[in-house]
Amino acid sequence: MSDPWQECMDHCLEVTKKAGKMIREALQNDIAVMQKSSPVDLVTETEPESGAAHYILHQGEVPHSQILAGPFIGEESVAAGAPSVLTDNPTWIIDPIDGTTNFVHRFPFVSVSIGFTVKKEIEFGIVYSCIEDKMYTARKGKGAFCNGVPIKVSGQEDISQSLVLTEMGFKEDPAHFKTMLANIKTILTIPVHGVRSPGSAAVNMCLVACGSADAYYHMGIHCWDMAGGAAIVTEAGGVIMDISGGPFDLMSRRLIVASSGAIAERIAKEITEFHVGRDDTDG
Ligand code: LIP
Repeated sequence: MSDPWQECMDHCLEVTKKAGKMIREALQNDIAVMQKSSPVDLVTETEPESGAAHYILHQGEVPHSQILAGPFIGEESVAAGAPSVLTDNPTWIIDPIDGTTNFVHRFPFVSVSIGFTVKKEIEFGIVYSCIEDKMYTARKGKGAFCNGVPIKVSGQEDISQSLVLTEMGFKEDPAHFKTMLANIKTILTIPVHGVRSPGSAAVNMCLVACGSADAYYHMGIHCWDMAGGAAIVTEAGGVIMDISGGPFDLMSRRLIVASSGAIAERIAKEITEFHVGRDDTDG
C-alpha cells in the first residue's frame, strides 16, 4: 500500500534542496535586509524567494495539505497578527530561512526547516543546513539521518560534562532580558563545559540530535523554528520537553531538548521562565 506521508516527505526533500540552493546562490549577491518587529528582528528579500517551498507545496502537488508557515506566509498571516492555528489536517510548518541574522552576516548556520504534522503529531521533519550542505531528516518511528547516515544523541547524562546551546537575542522587555542573561549565568556556573549560540533554532536541535551538543533551551521562538528539528531530535533518541519540565507543546514558543532526561530536567529546574505568549493564540 502506498504511504502518502512518505510521498510527502520525498517531495519535501526535493523542494528543500532547491530552496537551499537558492539560499546559497543568494549569498553570492548583495543581501537586502528589512526590519520586522525591531532593529534586531530581520527579514530579507530571499525569504519569499526561498519560499519556493511554499509555492510548490501550495500548488496542489501534495494533496490534503494546508500550510502553516513562517516568515514568508507571515506577511499574509503571522505579520498581520493572526494566530497560527494547528488543526488535525495534514499541515506543513515551514521556515524558509531559519537563522536570518546569520544569513545577513554570512555566518554559516542557515537552514530551511520543514515539519509535517498529521492530527497535530509531527510525522516527519527536514532541516537543511544549506551552507554546510547537511540534510537532516527524520520520519516518525524510522530514525534520524544526516545526509542519509543515521545519527543519534550523545547520551550524556551528566550536565557538568555537557555543551549547552541557547540563543541570546536582545529582548525589549528589560525584565525578560535580565532573566535571559541570568539563565545563561546559572547554566554556566553549574558548571557545564560551555554554552554556545549558533543562531538557528533548527540547526541547534540537529546539533543535539547528532551528538555535537548535549542540550538546547529557548524561550521566544516559533513553531516553524521547532517543528522540523523536533522530529529529528526525537528520532535521534533525544528528549524534548517544555521549559517547565512538562510535555513539549509545538505552539508554546519554548522548549528544552537534550541527550537525556536527566539533563533536560536539570535545565528545567535551573532556569527561570518569562512570558513569551503562544503561536496559536497570540500570533
Ligand atoms: C531565529 C531562530 C534563532 C533565534 C532568532 C530567530 P528566524 O529564527 O532560529 O535561533 O535566536 O531569534 O527566532 O527569525 O531566523 O527564522
